[in-house]
Amino acid sequence: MFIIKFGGSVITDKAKECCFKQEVVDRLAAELKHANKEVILIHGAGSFGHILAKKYKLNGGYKQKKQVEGFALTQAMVQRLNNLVLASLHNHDLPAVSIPPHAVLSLSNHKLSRVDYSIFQKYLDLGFMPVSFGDVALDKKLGFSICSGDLLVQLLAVHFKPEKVIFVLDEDGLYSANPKDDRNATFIERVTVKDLDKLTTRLNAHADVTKGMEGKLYTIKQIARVGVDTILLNGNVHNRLYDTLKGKKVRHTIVQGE
Ligand code: IP8
Repeated sequence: MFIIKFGGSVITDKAKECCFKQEVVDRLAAELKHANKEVILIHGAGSFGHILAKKYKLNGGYKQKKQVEGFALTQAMVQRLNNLVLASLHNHDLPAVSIPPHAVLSLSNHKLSRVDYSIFQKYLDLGFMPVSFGDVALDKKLGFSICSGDLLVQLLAVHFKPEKVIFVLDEDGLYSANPKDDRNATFIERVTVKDLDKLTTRLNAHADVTKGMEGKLYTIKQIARVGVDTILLNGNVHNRLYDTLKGKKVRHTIVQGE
């Protein structure tokens, strides 16, 4: 089984509120269908979640009444994005079912407090493709906070130990520095957790409420520690996802499980 995350910057235009990249998602759905693998799919919130979450400071937890409106709005918007992703998967004959994080887990100071993994397993056993996403969720300590798609990937990967975890990004993989603002950034094909510790990445101009690449590197290290490889690839390039799922060698980064 593969755990795949479609990054929010691949499936939405992160600079424009609620801008869904239909063509990209349709192509990725076709690649998933063609590859014919057992998959749990997670997607980011992109501009359907991050703009509102930042505006209402949702990740800091409940501080004032106005945030309740923001929480409700954000939940509705990420669910709207989830519906768009599901519709594309269904159009490609993939049996996708939605598992909204706010309904199956709760957090405590941003960390997992409770999650029902059996829901994912039962859907997999019946031949469905479980689809979950970056969401807002209840938090025992903070009232509420944000459950990023990366946190979900980490939890599910540690629990299910998939064949591989794949992050579908808007870049080819990992670089020695942020390629968006450093011309000397060099591409990394294969890397160990030890090497990752030496990597310095800086947040870019559209820094997410969930910490962007910095948070992702933390997630990947936790996955590597349970012996699972993580692949980072470019979802904007045709067939990178398909070829990777089929075990073909394409340009991507592999972070080796320990
Ligand atoms: O896009 C963030 O999830 P991510 C979720 O996977 C919200 O980091 C609501 C901003």
